[in-house]
Amino acid sequence: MVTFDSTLYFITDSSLYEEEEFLTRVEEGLKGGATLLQLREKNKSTKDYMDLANKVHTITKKYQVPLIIDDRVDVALAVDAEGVHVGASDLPVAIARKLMGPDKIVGATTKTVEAARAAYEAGADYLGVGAIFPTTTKVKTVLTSTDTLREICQAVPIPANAIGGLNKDNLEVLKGIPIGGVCVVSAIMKAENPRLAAEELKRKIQSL
Ligand code: TZP
Ligand code: MG
Repeated sequence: MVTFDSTLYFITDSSLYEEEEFLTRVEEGLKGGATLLQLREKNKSTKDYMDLANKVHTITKKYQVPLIIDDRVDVALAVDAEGVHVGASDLPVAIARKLMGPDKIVGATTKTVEAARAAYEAGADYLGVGAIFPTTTKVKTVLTSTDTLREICQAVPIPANAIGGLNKDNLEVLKGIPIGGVCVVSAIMKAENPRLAAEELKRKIQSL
């Protein structure tokens, strides 16, 4: 497996900006210290997803940050990304692992302890758990309590990251929970200054 650090996991939303502005914001987030980057596309054609993934991969390589592709093993393989992230309606973790091979990162979304254990046993390297707070990002999700998050963190030996509505002003709810890190979209993507936003988030996460 590629070694990775899930402390500050920056997930993108390209629907908010023109491509140039989007790519600049991705790079600024990395300059600010994002440790993992997920390209998350819901409406692009396969070709457009792949083309954008190649552009983003050029940037992530510069900062030696692993690139994770959301939902799509084919796109991840096509651009030789470092990993893929799957949810309940995507390819099952075991199949994603088989297709990606042992050397790539496979992440999974889980909302219960049972699902977390199953994902770990099927070969997941990390978990995303949430939504902890209501989110303004377009996603089909339900809220997950911090108690469940804590139980999941304690139930599996892989990093479990909190996700959903998290920002510099509410990270405190995660204090004392043995999370692998925090995933954010809006808190960096929509920030006035994505670099400073990432720096501040990272400092706060590290002090939890
Ligand atoms: N899964 C659960 S919440 C979420 C995803 C992809 C979106 C998180 O976005 P934000 O803007 O950080 O709330
Ligand atoms: Mg998905």
